[in-house]
Amino acid sequence: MLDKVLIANRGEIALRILRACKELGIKTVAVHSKADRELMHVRLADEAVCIGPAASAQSYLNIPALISAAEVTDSSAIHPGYGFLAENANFAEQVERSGFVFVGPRAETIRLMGDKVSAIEAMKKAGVPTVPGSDGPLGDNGDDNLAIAERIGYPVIIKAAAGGGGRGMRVVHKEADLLAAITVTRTEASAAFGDGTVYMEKFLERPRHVEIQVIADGQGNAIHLYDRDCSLQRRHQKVLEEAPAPGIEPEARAKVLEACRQACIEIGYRGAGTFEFLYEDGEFFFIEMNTRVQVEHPVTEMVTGVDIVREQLLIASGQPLSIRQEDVQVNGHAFECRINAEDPRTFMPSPGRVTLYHPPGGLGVRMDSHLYTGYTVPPHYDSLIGKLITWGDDRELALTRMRNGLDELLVEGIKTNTELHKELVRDEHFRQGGVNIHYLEKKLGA
Ligand code: MV4
Repeated sequence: MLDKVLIANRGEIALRILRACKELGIKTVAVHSKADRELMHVRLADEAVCIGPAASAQSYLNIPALISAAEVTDSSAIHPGYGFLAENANFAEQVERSGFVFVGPRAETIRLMGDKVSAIEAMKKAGVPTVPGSDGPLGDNGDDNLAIAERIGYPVIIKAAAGGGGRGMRVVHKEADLLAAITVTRTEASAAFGDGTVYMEKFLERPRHVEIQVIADGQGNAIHLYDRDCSLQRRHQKVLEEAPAPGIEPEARAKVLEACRQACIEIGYRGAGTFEFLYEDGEFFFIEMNTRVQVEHPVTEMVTGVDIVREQLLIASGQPLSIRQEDVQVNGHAFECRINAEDPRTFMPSPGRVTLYHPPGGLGVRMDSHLYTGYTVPPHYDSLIGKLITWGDDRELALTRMRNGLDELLVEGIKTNTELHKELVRDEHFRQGGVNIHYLEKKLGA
């Protein structure tokens, strides 16, 4: 077992990782910026190291500072959480070269998945269903590119290989616009990512975002933990997620779940991971793979009973997977509402002092949050201040518990998006289940 883990993150996920370490008897090191001395996990960790000023670039993204902190505390491993350096292959590489365990996949796997063209190629080869597309990067020959779009059929989407998560994409509805769109996407990608590689896919017009959680030990064993629906999003920021995804074709689901598991074995995947799919008309289409623990992992934990962060730590300590696929079942249903410190109308961040924090409770109610009364939300970071997760025997009960939990939740002194969630969990279409990725933005625009 790992002796001591350095938590290279902040906020609710740092606390989540700390709790998993404590359950396993692993010592913890919190690293924090100057603006984050008051974070709850800093108080609870065995040791704390200030790694730099408030700006993320000089603290949570400062690789030498993080590795130095691991050295001076004699840590055995670094858990990156999500965001920040979690999917930075160079960081993973430097962590391991410095003699620490990186809690995540091998650097080369992170690199493979970071390049969306190579990720799609690897997954297609492993039997995971992908979107009809260019099957590789686009070249500079206009006639060739027009022919690829003709074969796929309009509308098509041009995406940056180094993009992902909604960055560096452009939809093309007709032939006349194709070549200019390729040029612009390429130029933007070069500027933003230092890599002008672009590829083409059929543009799906009303898909759902359904993703599949996997865990693998890098020793030939892999399991899937079923699926989540994350279609409710605004500007590529997820707002409310659930597990399992409601109303999915049972045959298509069974096939894609097994394909993901097999793909993990084929590529020698290690750690927790997520296969992102678009789901439309009963079919799954792979778009990207995330090589980190995700914000929404708790909904999967609630329905499978598997502690994903615990499994990450066990795998990082070199242990083979102890859970067999046959032992993982979906039990009931779970929702997660992301609680943000933001203006409910403008969505602008709303940092400041929390004068009262009262989390909801009760059976099937889980609040993952670092908040406490008197805590000041700093202005320098993401506005996520907590996640309200509810579980029930069925979707109806989980949703009832969410309505009641949101009514109980009190966060005073700052603005939050709680009212938006209260509206969503009472929304007729959402209650039916299975709304697509455009639903929330359309509802907000209306
Ligand atoms: C797409 C798509 C439609 N067709 N690809 C946006 C984020 C990035 N992960 C991929 N994205 C999309 N790729 C094809 N071929 C629509 C989106 C998309 C989207 C996907 C998931 C969740 C929300 C979204 C919002 C707008 C567009």
